[in-house]
Amino acid sequence: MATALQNLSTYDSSGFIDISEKRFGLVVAEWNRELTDTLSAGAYETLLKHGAKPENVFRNTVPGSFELTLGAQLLAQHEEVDAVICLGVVIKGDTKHDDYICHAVAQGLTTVGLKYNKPVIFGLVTTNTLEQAWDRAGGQHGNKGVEAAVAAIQMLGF
Ligand code: RBF
Repeated sequence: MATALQNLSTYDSSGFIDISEKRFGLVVAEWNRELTDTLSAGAYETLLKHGAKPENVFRNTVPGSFELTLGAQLLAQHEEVDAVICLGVVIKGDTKHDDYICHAVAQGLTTVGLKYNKPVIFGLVTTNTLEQAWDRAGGQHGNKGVEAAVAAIQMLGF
């Protein structure tokens, strides 16, 4: 499985740039709140661990993952925001809602990143079951919030 092979929750930070003056926007979906809170905590702690100042991390919530795109745009448009990290959990149900949401978010976040020339990180956990989601929110497949923060730091050094 790809996530088992590529798990950035264990990563090499030796090449990270100094992020002490960088400003980060965190956009967190409220659907599956317990899970997204865990992702958010992982991202926040990772940014601080690598030198970001707490006052330079702006956390905002949106109702659900579908709204991550607009939340990202509202933050990315500010000149002082260097990177935006978007976090959500979409669990497959009986209908195709997950497909529509995930495709819209992937497309939307790509567009925002390209429009503002900033890292806009896709921290959307998309799973078939709740158990698989917990596996990726601090469980056996790491914490995808940590990995999203790492991706943001890496892209700032690009
Ligand atoms: N938002 C999520 O972040 N995760 C979900 O698993 C999720 N499932 C949804 C299922 C249905 C049937 C609907 C209508 C919405 C769901 N949403 C979910 C909320 C969605 O991202 C968005 O907030 C709402 O559709 C309002 O635009």
